Amino acid sequence: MDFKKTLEYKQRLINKRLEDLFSNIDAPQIIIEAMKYSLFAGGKRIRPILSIAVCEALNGRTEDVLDIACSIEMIHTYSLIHDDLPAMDNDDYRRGRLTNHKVYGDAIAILAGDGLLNYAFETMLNVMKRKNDKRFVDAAFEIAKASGVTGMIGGQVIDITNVGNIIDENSLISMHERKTGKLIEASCNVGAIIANRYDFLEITKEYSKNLGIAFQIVDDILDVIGEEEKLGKTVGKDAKNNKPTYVTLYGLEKSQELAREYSLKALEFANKIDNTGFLQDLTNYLLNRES
Ligand code: GRG
Repeated sequence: MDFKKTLEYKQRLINKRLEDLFSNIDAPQIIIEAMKYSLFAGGKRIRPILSIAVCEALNGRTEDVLDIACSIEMIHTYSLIHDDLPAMDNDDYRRGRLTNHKVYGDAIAILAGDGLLNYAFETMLNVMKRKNDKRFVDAAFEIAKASGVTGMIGGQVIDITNVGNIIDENSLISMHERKTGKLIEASCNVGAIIANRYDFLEITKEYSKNLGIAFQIVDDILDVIGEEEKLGKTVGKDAKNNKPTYVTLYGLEKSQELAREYSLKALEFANKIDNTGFLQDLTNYLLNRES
């Protein structure tokens, strides 16, 4: 199967499992509707795809990693809903449609984010109860750390407390490593954990660290030269909000060069994984993406 078809197949697999997980929840209708509004708004599903791709490359079973992968997508979606709130980035569009709070109001949007975060852990705990296997505890721990104050939330704090500041390269990298990088790292690491290939964790860590930086640089570049229709969100928000980015620090050309360099470094590590074809194609796809 060619790369595009495999990517779409994996996206469908994730969407189908997410549909199932959200099909029969006994909760007020409005909160489920708000959670599903953002969850099924057309995200690329990169993080769960990474978990599945690493797991499969290391001969793990897709069905073992699927619920963990879906939980990561729930956490990612919660972070986007909260990031878009007026108290944070104050965005009107995300994933090609109005942001959650624009449709449901701030209170329900906050609760929809909280609901997704809780449901992610409920889903992972459910797998742990069913499987009674240390791998699933290790995977959930990895995700909890990556999305908490030492990871994504910490990065968001550095971000919002530095609006308007000129920060140096190290601070910029530290912010992005936490805000975007840690969840991408965890997505890859859980693939190795669920495949029971702990011996590959050093490699998945190095692969995903470099991939995460490249991913963020491309995100910064797209905020300057991307097309709103393809991106599904407002372009130019970083500059408007005085956000320090790779482009403000290095300019466009150097940022493009850096994105290529980090992707190449990621590929060096991807090459050390057994059946690495899809991961390599995915790394290149993320570098050259338009959304
Ligand atoms: C609110 C705790 C909290 C954290 C927010 C992730 C995040 C932290 C903020 C999002 C802001 C942002 C645009 C960061 C850049 C990298 C990023 C996460 C891009 C969006 O991810 P994609 O491209 O989006 O995977 P889709 O919609 O395809 O899932």
